[in-house]
Amino acid sequence: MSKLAFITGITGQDGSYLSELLLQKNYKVYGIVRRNSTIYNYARIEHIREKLNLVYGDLTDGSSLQQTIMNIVNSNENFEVLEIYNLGAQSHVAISFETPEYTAMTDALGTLKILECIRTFSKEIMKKIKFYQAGTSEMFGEVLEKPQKETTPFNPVSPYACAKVYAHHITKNYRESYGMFACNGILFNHESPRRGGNFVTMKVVNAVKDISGGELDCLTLGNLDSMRDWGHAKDYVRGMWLMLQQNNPDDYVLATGHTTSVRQFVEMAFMHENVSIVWDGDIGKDSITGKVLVKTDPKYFRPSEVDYLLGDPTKASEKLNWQPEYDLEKLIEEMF
Ligand code: NAP
Ligand code: F7E
Repeated sequence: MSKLAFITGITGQDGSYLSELLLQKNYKVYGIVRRNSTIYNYARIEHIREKLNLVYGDLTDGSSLQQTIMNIVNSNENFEVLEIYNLGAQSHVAISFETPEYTAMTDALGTLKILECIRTFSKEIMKKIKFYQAGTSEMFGEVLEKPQKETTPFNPVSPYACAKVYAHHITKNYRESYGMFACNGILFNHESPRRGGNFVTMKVVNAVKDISGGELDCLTLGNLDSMRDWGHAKDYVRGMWLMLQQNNPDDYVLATGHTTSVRQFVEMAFMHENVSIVWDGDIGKDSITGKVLVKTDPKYFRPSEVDYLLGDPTKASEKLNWQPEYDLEKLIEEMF
């Protein structure tokens, strides 16, 4: 009997690592891809594209989701399990301030549309479907507790986080109302060499490489003092899969339990190239030559900021036996 997986956001950082993991475990993997005017968005899954079953679809298009999920169920008689991983999202916090409606349609209502698709199946089929919702530490926002764990109240401060809070609650509501096997991950920042170039870690790594290679003079950033709990995406997709292998559905924080400022991340990245940074306020200089290598620009600051994130992954450690294998130094090494 076959194990099936359907992934929204399969072309993204997490979708690509999760696909690799599930293929290794002999799942038949389906995913939706968006029609795009360039072929760039296949880059992260190019190496496994032939092994995946890809169809066009979009989280804002309920009929495409309905048709895709229905086709997966109908074309795999007697399947053992269908795991649906909802990783698709407008995932950039700063961009969510510029596209708040689109972010809500994709990240909040897109989740509801999938849950509604699952609900249309008979009880017998529904019992074989498991759902994972890609929740985020951004939901803690202006944090009400340190460190943050599953019971910490949400206090979102961006359109992205507000949409994800809706997705979290509607997932829990469908679990409780209809007995669905539906889990919320509450994942802290996770990065990798496949991280999008407009997230801060990848932006810093790329800039440090370009400065070392003489192609860039200076790295320009926004808030240097926010603190993030950064892990590696490979560890986090393993955690998602583990959540769906439990006897009962539940919600879990995945985090490293360590927090680092953007400023410290910048220092570590330059140190990788043997450059030591000294700070004069928010200006970062090469400690030997005095050359300005880091500065800030108001355009990279957000209308409201999440200042401090530090996750407590005790529940995932105890119940899922999940531990991250990467620390920040190993992550940065791999990103370079
Ligand atoms: P990512 O690299 O930005 O990937 C996002 C994926 O969503 C892409 O495949 C993208 O497709 C797809 N997508 C965007 N809009 C869509 C739409 N309207 N319909 C269908 N698909 C759409 O994100 P990630 O870092 O892999 O994160 C995966 C999920 O985890 C996201 O939901 C994110 O919000 C959440 N999350 C991420 C982190 C983190 O630190 N990485 C932490 C917590 C939660 P295209 O390739 O076509 O753009
Ligand atoms: O920002 C600061 C910025 O965009 C991290 C997403 O995956 O993780 C991610 O959201 C910090 C923020 O990630 C720049 O203000 C400074 O304080 O890399 P980021 P994020 O906003 O934490 C969560 C868990 C998700 O769920 C999201 O999907 O870095 N920062 N200067 C900057 N950030 C960016 N992007 N660019 C800068 O120039």
